[in-house]
Amino acid sequence: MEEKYPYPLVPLPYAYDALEPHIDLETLHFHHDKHLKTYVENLNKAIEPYPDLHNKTLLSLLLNLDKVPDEIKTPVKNNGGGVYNHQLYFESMNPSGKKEPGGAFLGRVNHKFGNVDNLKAELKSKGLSQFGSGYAWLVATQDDELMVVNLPNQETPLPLNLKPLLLVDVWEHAYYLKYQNRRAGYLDNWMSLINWQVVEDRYYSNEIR
Ligand code: MN3
Repeated sequence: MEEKYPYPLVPLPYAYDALEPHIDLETLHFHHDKHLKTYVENLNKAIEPYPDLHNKTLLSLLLNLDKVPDEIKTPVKNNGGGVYNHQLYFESMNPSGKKEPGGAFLGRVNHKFGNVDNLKAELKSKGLSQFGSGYAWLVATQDDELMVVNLPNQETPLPLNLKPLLLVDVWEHAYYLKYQNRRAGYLDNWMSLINWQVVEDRYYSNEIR
């Protein structure tokens, strides 16, 4: 997230129907073109009167929320988090990406969870138990241990010193048009859309992205 003010609406890295049938075109259209766009616009609105913040990347804003002026801390946390989380969510899915974890990273998964299915079950469980809106996350601790957590609303793991690797959006807008109240069905299908190459690249990157 190296973009700076004014933060752009980053296009989807694939076509709107690319995730069919698991995520339908209409959901993706609303999710990207309406929901994410609103977060981008509200983030820019909050930052606009603060020229000192115009040279900051979104990542540095979110990593240093304590240095953001009090009067815009909440809008930056909510909308900046909304932009960061959605970009990562859209980037992490790709039906033609790497289907399963491999190599040394698979070893890390097996070490922590026993096998990939257990990791997916843990992501599903954390997604289901997130009350209301939020995300289930796969993150790495500072000791490079894998961990699954859930966080409400548009919070990110960044202030917790956890490296974001993967997240699944369980806000109703992510699935309601197709799945209505069936969050579990959405989560089951979503697992087959993960591009594990993105997850592995983030894990092995020296930098938090
Ligand atoms: Mn969303």
